[in-house]
Amino acid sequence: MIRNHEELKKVVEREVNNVKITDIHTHIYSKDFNKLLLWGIDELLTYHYLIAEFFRYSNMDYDKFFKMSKKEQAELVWKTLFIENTPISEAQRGVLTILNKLGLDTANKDLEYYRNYFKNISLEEYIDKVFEVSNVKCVVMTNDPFDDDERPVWEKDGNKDERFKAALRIDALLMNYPKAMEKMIKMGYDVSLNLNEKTICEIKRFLDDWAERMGALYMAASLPPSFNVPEDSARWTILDRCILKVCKERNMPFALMIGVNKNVNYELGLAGDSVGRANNSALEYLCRNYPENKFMITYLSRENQHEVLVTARKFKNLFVFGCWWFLNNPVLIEEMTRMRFELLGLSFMPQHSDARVLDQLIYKWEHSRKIISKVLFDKYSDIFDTGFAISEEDVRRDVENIFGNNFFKFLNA
Ligand code: RAT
Ligand code: ZN
Repeated sequence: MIRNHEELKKVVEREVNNVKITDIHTHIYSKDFNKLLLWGIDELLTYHYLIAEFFRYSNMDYDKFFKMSKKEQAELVWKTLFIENTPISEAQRGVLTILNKLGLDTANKDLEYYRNYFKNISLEEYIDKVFEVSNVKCVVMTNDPFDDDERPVWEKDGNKDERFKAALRIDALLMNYPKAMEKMIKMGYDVSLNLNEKTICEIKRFLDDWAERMGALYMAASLPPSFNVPEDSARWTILDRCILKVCKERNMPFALMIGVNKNVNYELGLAGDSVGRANNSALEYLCRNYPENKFMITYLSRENQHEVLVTARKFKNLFVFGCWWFLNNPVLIEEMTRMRFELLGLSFMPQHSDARVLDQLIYKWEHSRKIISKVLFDKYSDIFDTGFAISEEDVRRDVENIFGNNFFKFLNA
């Protein structure tokens, strides 16, 4: 048994550092997806989080920036954020954490020094290295059958790297049915604008085929703050009659990622999305009326974080995960993790990385492990002070649950 606070702290830090993580939502790909797998310093510097931050300091026309080559964009971001200013934001700091963890000298301000490192390492070697340094066991990709670059990979050999799992992402079906329909027709599905019986059957067949082909662990969509159910819309019909039906038949969760206002500044491209508070009663409606379905939820707005935990206390078919996108900052991760432990105990998944560039697994997890470990230690301390006995095995079990097992238990429930 652990004897005092000092020992407790050491055990918690050790277990959190040692646990091999299951990262349940990312945008990285295995090598099978060729150019879709992004890695290296130029990709890191042109991450859309950093592009948004670059424009906080630069007066350059958006258009001019996006017409430059990736190499030139990276140089400009480096100069602006890392040389002319001090890189203290979370996404800026992240680049330095990665370089440092790779053993590079972050006192060196010469971008070529870092580029040389990446030139001299093979992709295979680098993938292994990133998994080793970040101590990640496996990641779940975001797999979109409507994406013209991604679909052919699945139609041919698909994914062969076991460390990468699939999630079927279907934003297009819910957010732009006419466009999704055109693509489904090209893929051989007999669908029409009229959501009649035939079309409903064909959309279900499409979802089932793709879930099967990918071996998807869950289906997912990112949705706006205005998301509401039930309503008189194509979105609701497709959700109710197709998505939730197929998910139920396959015993597969549907992951709702709610709170994105797309393109508030369309000139910024991927970096142009914003956030808004969502209506949590839509989620409660789904959990209550579809008790045989399983839902995963992550909200983008800080304002939704408390109420969703109350909802999770009411519905066992709801699984809370991650600190998403604009919430993936130390101040908010700490607040949310604390609140989640206090309301849900250990029955959720505190974090996912959302990594878009392979290397980001390193910083996202390095930063999050520290915060989660600190909050977990506080929570153990409080019960330890009542005289409750805690063993190293207890800590290990809990840590393994919140960094991986909880997810697999929910999948298999
Ligand atoms: O965090 C991000 O990189 C966003 O651009 C989105 O990809 C978001 O995470 C999503 O999954 O839609
Ligand atoms: Zn994402």
